[in-house]
Amino acid sequence: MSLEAFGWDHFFSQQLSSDEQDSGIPARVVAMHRTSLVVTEGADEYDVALGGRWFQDPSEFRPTVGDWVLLAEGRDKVVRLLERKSVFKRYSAGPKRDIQLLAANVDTLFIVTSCNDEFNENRLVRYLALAQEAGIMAVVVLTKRDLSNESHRYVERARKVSGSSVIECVDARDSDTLEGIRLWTTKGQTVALVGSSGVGKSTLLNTLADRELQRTEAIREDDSRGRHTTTYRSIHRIEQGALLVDVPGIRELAL
Ligand SMILES: Nc1nc2c(ncn2[C@@H]2O[C@H](COP(=O)(O)OP(=O)(O)OP(=O)(O)O)[C@@H](O)[C@H]2O)c(=O)[nH]1
Ligand SMILES: [Mg+2]
Repeated sequence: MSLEAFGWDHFFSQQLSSDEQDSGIPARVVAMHRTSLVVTEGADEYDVALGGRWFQDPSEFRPTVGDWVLLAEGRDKVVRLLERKSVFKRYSAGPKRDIQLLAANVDTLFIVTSCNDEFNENRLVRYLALAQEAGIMAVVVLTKRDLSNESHRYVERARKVSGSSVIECVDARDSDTLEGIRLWTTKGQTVALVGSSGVGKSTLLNTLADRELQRTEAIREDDSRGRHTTTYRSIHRIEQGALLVDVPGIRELAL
């Protein structure tokens, strides 16, 4: 598999000097640990330590999931972070409003929400605003249509606050309902899945991939809340060719 299969294109290659083209090794960050990155050049994934200097700058200048980095020849060091096409970030709630980067170089954001009590116009509006601020195309994905007799009402409610964004209403477990979704998951496209815990982000990823890449877990029966099953961000390549970023459900989303 090539770098292109992981989203590498002219935007990134033109950033390399001729020296870097000769000796640098471009790789994409597919997951992160506290002080190291999990990267791929298109085939295997491997770990690269992030040296102390990366922690001296604000977190926005540190590689995050989806970033392209340039590694030293020995693949033991991150030489530099390549300029991003886009970055999806959130501001933490509370007075300090720290910025947390959720995914870089995202082409399309799937804002996942479900046809049950989890659905909330204000939350949807906040996600749409973050997508717009980041310049990322947003698609609203309403899951669990099979569990509601009134899924069209959720679509109407979503439509009222979503402007011209595309809205898809699906059963995330059923591949046949994902035709509209697949228009966005073509080769080399990076799609980030965001939304509350339990809405079906990992389920959607597994169905699109046609295999169980991520663990899923039933939501709590008493209040429909998810169990924060996915605990870290990771990128997965699906057969159709897209790179999907599974972003764990966020407890609070502030603007
Ligand atoms: N009936 C039905 N169940 C669904 C649908 N989508 C997801 N589920 C179920 O909802 C539960 C939660 O799904 P997950 O995919 O684990 O949710 P998640 O968004 O990844 O949650 P976190 O990892 O906690 O952020 C699982 O039991 C899924 O089988 C759907 O469209 N219809
Ligand atoms: Mg999950």
